[in-house]
Amino acid sequence: MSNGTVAAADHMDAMLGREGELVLVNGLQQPRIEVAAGTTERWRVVNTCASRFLDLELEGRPWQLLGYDGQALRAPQQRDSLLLAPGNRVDVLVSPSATGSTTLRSRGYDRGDMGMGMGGGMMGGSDDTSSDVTLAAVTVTPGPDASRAVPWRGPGVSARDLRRAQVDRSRTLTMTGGGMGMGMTEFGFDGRTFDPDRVDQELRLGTVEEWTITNTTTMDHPFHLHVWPMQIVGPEESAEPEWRDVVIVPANGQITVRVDVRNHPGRTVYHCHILDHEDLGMMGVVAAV
Ligand SMILES: [Cu+2]
Repeated sequence: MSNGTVAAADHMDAMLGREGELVLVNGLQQPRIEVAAGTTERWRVVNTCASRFLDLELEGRPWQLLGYDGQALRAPQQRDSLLLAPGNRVDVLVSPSATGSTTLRSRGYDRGDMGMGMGGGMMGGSDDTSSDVTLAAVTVTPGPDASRAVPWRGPGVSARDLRRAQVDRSRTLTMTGGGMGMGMTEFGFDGRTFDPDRVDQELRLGTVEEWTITNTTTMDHPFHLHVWPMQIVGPEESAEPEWRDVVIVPANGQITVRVDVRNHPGRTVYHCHILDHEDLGMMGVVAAV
């Protein structure tokens, strides 16, 4: 607001998840990034937006993905775009071969609405709740400038592959709430909002858990588990193991992950990484014993 404070969210804003009007890169609005042709740079991109999904594109130039959320792929994978929910991060190689200019942008993404068409269509003239936005201007200067080259040294450290592991316990977590008017309920898990004094999931250290996270709402929710990485095993098993700290659970959809529960006894939490949803109570307590 004009006096420098953050405007308070009304309940509808919070249910949708506030995205704000500006997207900054390293604190700047649409900065210019210079890369020398013929060199390779390693970029780490973190989506620290409160609610906005980013579908990153370096127009006309593919990404070389090293991995999501700090877990290395066996070899870089070429991708035209990279979807990051709030809290997701990627490591990528950028190695332009020709000079010129391009744009780092996020393509529009529809993360759903309150079930009555009340999303971005009403506010921005688009059906995308997370709108198309230009993030930075990228200029490829003549090279090579060998001092900026970062060689790819091969696979890094990855978590244990659980695709063939014995599952000690399976459980289902259901993301609930939302809706309009009289039927509107608070976001939560299994019909309950967050209570720091309640343990929602008790885990045993040294076991492998399989969690099916079901979303009964009309919006996508990025599910974040603290402490242990989640390996995606469903609905489709990928050819290569993939881990996430934040998994996107699509509206009216589900996703299955496996968790290697080890090393960290005590209490921690899982929550929706749309911060307004977390504040509304979409969070639960894990105790590992
Ligand atoms: Cu959410």
